[in-house]
Amino acid sequence: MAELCIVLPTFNEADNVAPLAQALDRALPGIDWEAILVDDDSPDGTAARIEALAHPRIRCLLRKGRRGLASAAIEGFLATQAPFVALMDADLQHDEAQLPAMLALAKARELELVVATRYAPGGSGDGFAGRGRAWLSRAGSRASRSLTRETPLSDPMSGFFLMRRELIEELGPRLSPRGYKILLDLVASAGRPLRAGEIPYRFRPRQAGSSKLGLKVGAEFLLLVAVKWWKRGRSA
Ligand SMILES: Nc1nc2c(ncn2[C@@H]2O[C@H](COP(=O)(O)OP(=O)(O)O)[C@@H](O)[C@H]2O)c(=O)[nH]1
Ligand SMILES: [Mg+2]
Repeated sequence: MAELCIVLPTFNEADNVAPLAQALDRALPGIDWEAILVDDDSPDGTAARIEALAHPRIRCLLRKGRRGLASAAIEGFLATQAPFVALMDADLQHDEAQLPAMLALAKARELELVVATRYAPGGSGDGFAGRGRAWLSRAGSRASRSLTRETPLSDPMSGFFLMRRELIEELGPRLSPRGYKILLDLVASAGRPLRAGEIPYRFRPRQAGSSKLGLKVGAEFLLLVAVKWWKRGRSA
């Protein structure tokens, strides 16, 4: 049985599939890993490219008539028996070379959660496509830190993290299938401090294809955080 399952939601990532498989092979020698690419029936044929890989460690979980990053991630997490699960983008923005260190840290310190962070010494968010996106990410992180005080994280909006599967079993029912900042949702809905650690990494520019999460989604998210924050301030 695999020790680590990497879940990668995909929508129109066909040209990233083969480089991604190579990158994972290179990054994870000596680890018993598997990867689940959760594809929402991408019109560009991403699922067919995954099948064509015929990679013994990589499979496609195909969803029909469905869309959404958070629900894809949750279904991927629930589709494995591996004791550790990780979430990553399929566009090579996240540095897969950090996965062994994340797993080792989780085991050595008995952590429930290890977040790959752009906003700690040694990390960077340089890979953002525009200054607007970079600014939104920083502003969103600052705002969301106030929602996650019980578990302090430098990058609570990170889309790259590893956790024990028990955590998703505990918190899964409380998570929103909508939205796209699943880490924030996990930490905010835990209702208790999580044993968490961080590993810095450099966020890279997207390899092929285009971002599905534009400025509009980011702005909507920021508004949501602001409203929650304001409500909490008033009830405190
Ligand atoms: N299954 C699935 N994956 C999605 C969806 N939206 C985005 N993704 C994937 O989620 C990851 C993050 O999306 P991306 O567009 O790179 O967002 P960005 O990194 O914030 O620009 C990528 O691997 C996308 O292919 C969706 O609706 N369904
Ligand atoms: Mg991306």
